[in-house]
Amino acid sequence: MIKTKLIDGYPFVSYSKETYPEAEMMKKSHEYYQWMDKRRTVRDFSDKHVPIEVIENIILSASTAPSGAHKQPWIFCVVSDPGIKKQIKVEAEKEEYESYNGRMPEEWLKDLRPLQTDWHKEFIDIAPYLIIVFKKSYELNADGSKGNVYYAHESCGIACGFLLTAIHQAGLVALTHTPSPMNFLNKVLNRPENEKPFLLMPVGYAAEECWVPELKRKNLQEITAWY
Ligand code: IYR
Repeated sequence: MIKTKLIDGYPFVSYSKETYPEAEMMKKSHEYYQWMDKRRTVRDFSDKHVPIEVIENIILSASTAPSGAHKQPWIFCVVSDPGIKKQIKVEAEKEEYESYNGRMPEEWLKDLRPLQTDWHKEFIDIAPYLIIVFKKSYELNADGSKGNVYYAHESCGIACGFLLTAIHQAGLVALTHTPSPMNFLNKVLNRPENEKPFLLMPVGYAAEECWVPELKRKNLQEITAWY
């Protein structure tokens, strides 16, 4: 039963969390890791239809992320309109062409070679949905007044992590795409000045023939320091 009380005049609710015996906890955490380890960034998308309700649920899951002072400084723009997707593809490829042909230093290009990326971004057209996450740098109220947000970058990063996990859980795939610079997205989607493009994510089914680089993730020793 959820109880409520006021603390210093502010409403609080009691919170209890289901716990597990240690053996079960070990099993669950291991199984979760193994399942998460199957998630891959994908560039070969199918154009197969995905129900809009799935996209809504994925976004709702992302929106459960913690945020600075609970300001929830994010907006998830969902694009399925072929004309808008096309416009985004054209603009993204324009920027990416410049990046791959002069803006990115040789070392960066060399680091990307194992991923075999280039300036072509077909997936923007093919994936049934683009979810474009905008980060609010400040709140813009209806009356034109401004409000603060806190740790917006961290908050949006966590929300995008939750988004990726929810996409994986639904049996779908995504690509964390950051065409650089991304400010053309404000214009194309007519977003207000307080919103900055954070991440562009094509979402959908993996193509029947889908290839991903054979990557090795760092092991526990490499990513941890214990004190
Ligand atoms: N934004 C470019 C380049 C790119 C950069 C990194 I760092 C990647 O991990 C992958 C690609 C692109 O999307 O191709």
